[in-house]
Amino acid sequence: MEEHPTWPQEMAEYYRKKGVWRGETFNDMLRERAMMFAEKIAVKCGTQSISYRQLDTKAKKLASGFHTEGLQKGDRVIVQLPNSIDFFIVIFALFRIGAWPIFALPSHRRSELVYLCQHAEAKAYITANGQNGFDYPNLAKEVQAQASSLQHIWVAGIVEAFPSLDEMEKNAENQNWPDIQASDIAFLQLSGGSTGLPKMIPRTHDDYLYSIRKSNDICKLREYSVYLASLPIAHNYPLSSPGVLGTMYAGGRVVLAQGSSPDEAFTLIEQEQVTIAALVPPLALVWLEAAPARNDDLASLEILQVGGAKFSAEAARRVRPVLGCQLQQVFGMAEGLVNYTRLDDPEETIVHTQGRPMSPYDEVRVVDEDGTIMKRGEVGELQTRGPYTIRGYYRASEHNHRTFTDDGFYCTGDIVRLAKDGSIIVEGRAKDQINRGGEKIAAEEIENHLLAHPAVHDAAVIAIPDEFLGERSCAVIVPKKGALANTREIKSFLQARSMASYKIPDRFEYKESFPQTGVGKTNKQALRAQLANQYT
Ligand code: OOB
Repeated sequence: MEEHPTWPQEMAEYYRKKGVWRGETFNDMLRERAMMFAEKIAVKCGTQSISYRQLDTKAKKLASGFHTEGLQKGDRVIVQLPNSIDFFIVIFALFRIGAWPIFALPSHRRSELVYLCQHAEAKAYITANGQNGFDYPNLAKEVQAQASSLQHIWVAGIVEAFPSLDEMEKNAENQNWPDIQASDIAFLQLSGGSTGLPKMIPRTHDDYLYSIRKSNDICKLREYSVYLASLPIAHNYPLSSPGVLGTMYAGGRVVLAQGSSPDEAFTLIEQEQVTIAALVPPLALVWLEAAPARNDDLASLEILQVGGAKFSAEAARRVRPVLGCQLQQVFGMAEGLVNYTRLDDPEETIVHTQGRPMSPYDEVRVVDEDGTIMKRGEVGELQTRGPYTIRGYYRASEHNHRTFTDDGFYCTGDIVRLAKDGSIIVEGRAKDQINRGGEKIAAEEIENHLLAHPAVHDAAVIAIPDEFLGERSCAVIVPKKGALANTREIKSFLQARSMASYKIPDRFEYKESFPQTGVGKTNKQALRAQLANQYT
């Protein structure tokens, strides 16, 4: 089985010749940073911190332990850790031996994790000790029972049931590390998804490090930069746009927060002299709301990034007057392409657009439903390819045929328009997904869960507009004849199937039948219109 399509050889050679791909790996990155920045703090988390040199040493020791336990190059390892120093030690240890982290989110639960383990045949699962209010070791036991490929479960911290990462550390002297090439896969990132469960995105050292270097140029990350990570760092946006990895690449300092409440974030900005922070739109609204009533000194904050979902122009305009920093809009995707407004763009561009591609090697085109390329300014679907956009998902050949064109463009499912200067304005979405304040929900995934309920004949999950989150999810259900469908009961049925809680529909509606398209499929557009009429 072809595990995943990759760039054609001539494109790979071209990117190398142009110096876009430099042959640099994450192992090179950490080794060099440990030499250059040595005792400088790389990551701070609460009262704990770790220097570049300590991180390099710890990661190597843990890598030795993994190696001794039989983890090998190319093995898949689910990593589900909160924002913590352990996250970095673990991923750099896995990079060292060439095993591939799969970046699960802390909010993922049994259904997502079992699927990831099974589909990727993961050999190990690394999780948290449950001190953050959720019992991760217990979740690990549930996953273990259903995932036969899992040979190891390791926990960051001490618990009875599983060995801890600390116990795994071994002397790393004279280790025979496997040979890791920059063209190798470094990890599997997860897609927001529009069909079924999340797809896995194979990112190479070459392509990801390129995206990090370009992001750093655009965001002007330097040794003195201090990045506040309030979003879960396993996600592509806080991980690499420029995120925590960009900050480390620049030799800056990462400050980890456990959440994004103004209480925690504003205090950290003042204490740690944070220079750049990244948010999704609903959290930016909370910050804008909270700041005027507080006395924190936010003067160190130079850039506030907002992305992951559309940020309204009205809110965007308030960022500088209220928070006193430059707004940067970020429109990206775990599949690759990231667009930024530039720090010196005119105010109107920063407020009204979602930025433009970060690389001159990014190719973007806007097409109509037949795939015909449209004129600049016309609205259509965004397609893209380039040096850090994947050519196909991992183990998803059927889906790849639908999502990638024959000439290698990724069909983003985003409906956009290009401004005169090439900036992208996101107008909507063609993919069957709900963007709940930056958290993506694949409608089909939730519909499949609902269809498993004995009283449900048919189900459609759609987005409904929401002032705060942008969108919320609504499950529309056609009950089986004579069956009694009860919202409370269906909700607890979904909860019992154990999935990330943001995926549980915010609203439930019941209908006798669905409007249909010409070929007899559920017409979600008509369904959305019906519901909108019902509530206005
Ligand atoms: C980021 O990545 P994903 O993979 O969770 O989601 C990608 C999708 C995009 O295709 C688009 O539908 C939506 O999220 N999106 C935006 C947006 N940023 C992302 N829609 C409107 N405006 C924006 N600014 O969300 C992501 C990855 C890297 C950097 C930033 C965001």
